[in-house]
Amino acid sequence: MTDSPKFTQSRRQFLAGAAVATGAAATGKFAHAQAAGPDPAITQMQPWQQYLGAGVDAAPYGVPSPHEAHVVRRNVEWLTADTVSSVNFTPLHELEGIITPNGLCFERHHSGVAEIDPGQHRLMINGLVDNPLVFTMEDLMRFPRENRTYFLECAANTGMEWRGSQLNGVQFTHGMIHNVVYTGVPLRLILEEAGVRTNGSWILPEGADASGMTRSIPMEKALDDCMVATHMNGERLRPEQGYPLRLVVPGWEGNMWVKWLRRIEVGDAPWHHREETSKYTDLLADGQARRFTWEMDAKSVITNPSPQAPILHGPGPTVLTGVAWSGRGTIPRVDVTLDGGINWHRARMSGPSFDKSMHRFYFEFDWDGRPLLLQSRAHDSTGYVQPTKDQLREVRGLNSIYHNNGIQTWAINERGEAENVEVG
Ligand SMILES: Nc1nc2c(c(=O)[nH]1)N[C@H]1C(S)=C(S)[C@@H](COP(=O)(O)O)O[C@H]1N2
Ligand SMILES: [Mo]
Repeated sequence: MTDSPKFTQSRRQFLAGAAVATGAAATGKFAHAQAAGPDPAITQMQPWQQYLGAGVDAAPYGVPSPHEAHVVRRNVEWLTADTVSSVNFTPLHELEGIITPNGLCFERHHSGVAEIDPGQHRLMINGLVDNPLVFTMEDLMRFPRENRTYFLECAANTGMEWRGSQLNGVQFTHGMIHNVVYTGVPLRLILEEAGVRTNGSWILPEGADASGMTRSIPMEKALDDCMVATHMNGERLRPEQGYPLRLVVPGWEGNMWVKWLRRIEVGDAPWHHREETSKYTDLLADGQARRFTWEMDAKSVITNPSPQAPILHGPGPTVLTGVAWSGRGTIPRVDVTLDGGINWHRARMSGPSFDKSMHRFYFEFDWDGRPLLLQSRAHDSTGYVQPTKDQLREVRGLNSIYHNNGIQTWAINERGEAENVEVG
C-alpha cells in the first residue's frame, strides 16, 4: 500500500478537518469530498449493512447492478423505418478500458437476428476448391483455434455527421463500434483443408439470416488474418453477433464480417453484390464512386466528457478519456486539445496495444471553469494522422456517408455541459 496522500483514502479521513481549514492542498492535488460536517455515508449504518444479501445463484447468469440500468445500447428511432433492418449504438461514454462487454456491443442487422440451432448449422466451402466441404460446429471445434482482439466498426459510423454536426452524444456519433476478444479458427486452415485452386483469388462469405448477406473478399486477406469465430470475450457468440459462427475480417469495414456464416464460395473475381455497389461505396464530387474501400482509417474520439457525460463536478482536477483505433495497425499516440486545436497535448495511453484493436487514452487537467473546445487526434503505427472533417471533405466532397474518420469536437460550457459542434 502506498502512503501517498494523493491516493490514500483513510488519510483523507484523518485530514478532513484540516481540509476544511486549508482547502484541497492539504490532501493532495486530486478531488476529495468536502467535509462540511459529519457525512452520514460514513457515520451511519447503511441499509445494506443490516441484512444478509442474496446468496450465490440468485442470478445464475450475472447482470449489472440496477444502478447501472441506464448503460444500454440505444437506437435512434428516426434513422430507420424498422428495427429489423436497423442499428443500435454502443454506449461508449459509459465504458472504460478497451473491451466492449458482450451485452453492449452495437447491433447492425439487415433482416433481424437469425435464431440458429447450432446442431443444424453447417459451414460449406464450395467453388474453386479441390474438395468442397461441409463442417458441423463440432467439426470446427477440432481445428486449432486462436484468440485475438479486434475492433469492428461499421463503415457508416459517424456517417450522419458528414455534412455537419447532427447527433448529440458519442454513443450516436461514434457508437457503431465494438472491441472484442475473438476465439476462432484461422480461415486459412479451413481453406487449406478444402484446397483452393490456383485461380481461386476471391471468397464470398454468406450469412444464414434472411438477408443472406454476402461480400467479396480478396484471397490475400482471407489467408492473412481472417478468422471463423465461435466465441467473443470468452463465451459463445451472442445471437446478435452471429451465433454460432461469424467471419472476423480484422481492420476492415464491419459489413464484411458476415454473421451467421453458412457458406464460403471461392471464385476468380469479385461478385459485385449489393453491399459493394449500391451500398458501401462513396460517391465523390466528380460523380465517380470509390469502391472496395475496405480498411478503416485511424480514428479517435473523446468519450468523457461528451454530451451524454457532462462535467458535473465543477472546476478543478478533471479526467478526459477516449478511444482510438486503426484498421492498419496500432495507435502509438493520441493528441488532445482543449482549445479547438490551438494547443495540442500528448495524451497518456493506458491498456493493451493490439493490432487493429481499440486503444484507450487519458488526459488529466485542471479545469479553470471556462468554455472548452475538446478534440482528439489519432496517429497510427503507419504514421497516418487522423484528418479534420474539412480536410476529409476537400478530398471526398459532400456526398459521402461511409468512412468518416474526421476529428470530432465537443464544446464544453461554463456549466460543464457538452455539445456536438464543428470548428472551422
Ligand atoms: N449475415 C449478416 N451479417 C452481417 C450483417 C447482416 O445484416 N447479416 N450486417 C453487417 C454489418 S453492416 C455490420 S456493421 C456488422 C455489425 O456487426 P454487429 O451486429 O456484431 O455489431 O455485421 C455485418 N454482418
Ligand atoms: Mo455496417
